[in-house]
Amino acid sequence: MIVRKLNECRDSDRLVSSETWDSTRMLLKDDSMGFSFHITRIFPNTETHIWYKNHLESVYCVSGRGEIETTLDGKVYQIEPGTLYVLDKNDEHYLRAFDQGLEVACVFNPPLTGQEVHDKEGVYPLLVEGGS
Ligand code: 9YT
Repeated sequence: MIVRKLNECRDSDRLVSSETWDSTRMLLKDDSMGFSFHITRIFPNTETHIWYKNHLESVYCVSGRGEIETTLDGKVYQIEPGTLYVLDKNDEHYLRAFDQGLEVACVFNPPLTGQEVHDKEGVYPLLVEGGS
C-alpha cells in the first residue's frame, strides 16, 4: 500500500516547476504501477506548447477554466471542472489557462521517472499572454 499527501509531496523534490505550470509527481515509475500520477497547476493567463511524443496522457480538470487547441487541425476544446481530455494520439497541442488558472490531475503511460527534462518530454513553455 502506498499513501501520499499532496502537501507533503509539494514540500519535496516531487514538485517541479516551469514558467507556466508546476507539477507534483505523486506517483512515479519506481512505484511500479505502470503509470505516473501528477497534480499540475497551470498558471493564470498562460499558454503552454506541449507535445508528449513518447507518452500517452489523460488530464482531468479539478478546478479553473481554460482551453486546449490541437495543432494538427486547429480544433479548440473548452476545459472546465469535470472535463477529461485524453492525448491518445500523442497529440501536439497548446494548453491555455484563463484568469483563475487550472488545477488538473494527470496520468502518464509509460510512467515518468521524475528525471525528465522538459525538452525531452516535449514540453515547451512559450509565453505569458492575456487571458480570455
Ligand atoms: C497538463 C499536463 O500536461 N501536465 C503534465 C504534467 C507535467 N508537465 C509534469 O509533471 O511534467
